[in-house]
Amino acid sequence: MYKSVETLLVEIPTIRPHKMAVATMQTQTLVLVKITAEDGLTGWGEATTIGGLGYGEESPESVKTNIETYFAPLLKSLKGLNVAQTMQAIKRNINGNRFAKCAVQTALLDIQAKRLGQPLSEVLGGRLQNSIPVLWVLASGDTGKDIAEAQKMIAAQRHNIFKLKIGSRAVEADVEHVLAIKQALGKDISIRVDVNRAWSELEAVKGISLLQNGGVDLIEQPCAIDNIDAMERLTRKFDIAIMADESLMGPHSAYHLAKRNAASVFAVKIAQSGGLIEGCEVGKIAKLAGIDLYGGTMLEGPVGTIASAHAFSTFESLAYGTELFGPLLLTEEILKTPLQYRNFELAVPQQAGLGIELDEDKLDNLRRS
Ligand code: MUC
Ligand code: MG
Repeated sequence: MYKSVETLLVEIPTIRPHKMAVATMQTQTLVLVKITAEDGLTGWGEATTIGGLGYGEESPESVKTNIETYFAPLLKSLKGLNVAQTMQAIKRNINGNRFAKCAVQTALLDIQAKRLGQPLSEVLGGRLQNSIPVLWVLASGDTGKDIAEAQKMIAAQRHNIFKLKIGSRAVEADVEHVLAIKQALGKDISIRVDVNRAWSELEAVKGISLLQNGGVDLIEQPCAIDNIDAMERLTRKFDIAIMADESLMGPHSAYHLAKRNAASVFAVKIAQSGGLIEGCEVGKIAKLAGIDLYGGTMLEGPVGTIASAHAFSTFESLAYGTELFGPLLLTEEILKTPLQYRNFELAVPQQAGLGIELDEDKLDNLRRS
């Protein structure tokens, strides 16, 4: 049923260093998967991560090896199964590997949606929106540069909500940086911070109090991935939104976080969830638990970004918008027609499948040999 499965590592420099508590990125390694079915239809998926093994449990190299060694032979051996049955066979044979599973599932859904002549969003139950809001992440590491960058984005009508990466400096220095940006941009511009799990609970109590008083709207992943007790206490203690990102690893952890009241917002990521279908399941759990939603990114290129957009377009509510800006952080375009960002939103394509066309000559030039 599937005749070829190819995994490419594609290196693209970023437009500026992207500084986070977990890593500083100067380039991004896109992990792209291309699957061709027996009927000749091809589908694309993406399993990009951040900072090698600095962020998650899968590296670009491990995803490539595992897809080539385990996923590809299995996919080629399966006959007459639909996407759900194919993913069930994969889950029975392969543990973990959520990023790789997401990339493979995306490619299978791309093929199936193309076969049906429908946008991928329709295979997921149907879109409720044709475009979704996208914020920008300020992470140059310099307060003045961040302010200038934000002002440029607002003037160009590209982004009017900003997330700031903090956690690599002392709490007081980070708070000073954030509040200077908040003050420069004014009260109508929403500012959120992502601590990327860098704070102890006591540091979080200090930092969150100061940021809440300074008018910041949301605190993302303040404490360690496994420190659900701290996340629960912080969510109860503060009025400001506390968002789970790294702690949220798919439907099971969504269920447990919701049960514990360990977050007021979920950052849904298709790769962290283990697929688009599982990302939608996380969205359903949040909805049932009264938890607000935000569309997250692993700083993917256009394939993972638009796959995420198809999934998020089916959500009834995206109270905190999305951060699907990954392709805008890269210096090279790998699509024949770039994704459409305008009026602070990203358009969800109307064409069949993901609705994008990869520039394969460009990929050949950029891929790791
Ligand atoms: C993260 O932790 O949210 C998303 C945007 C960004 O700049 O970094 C990522 C990862
Ligand atoms: Mg985050």
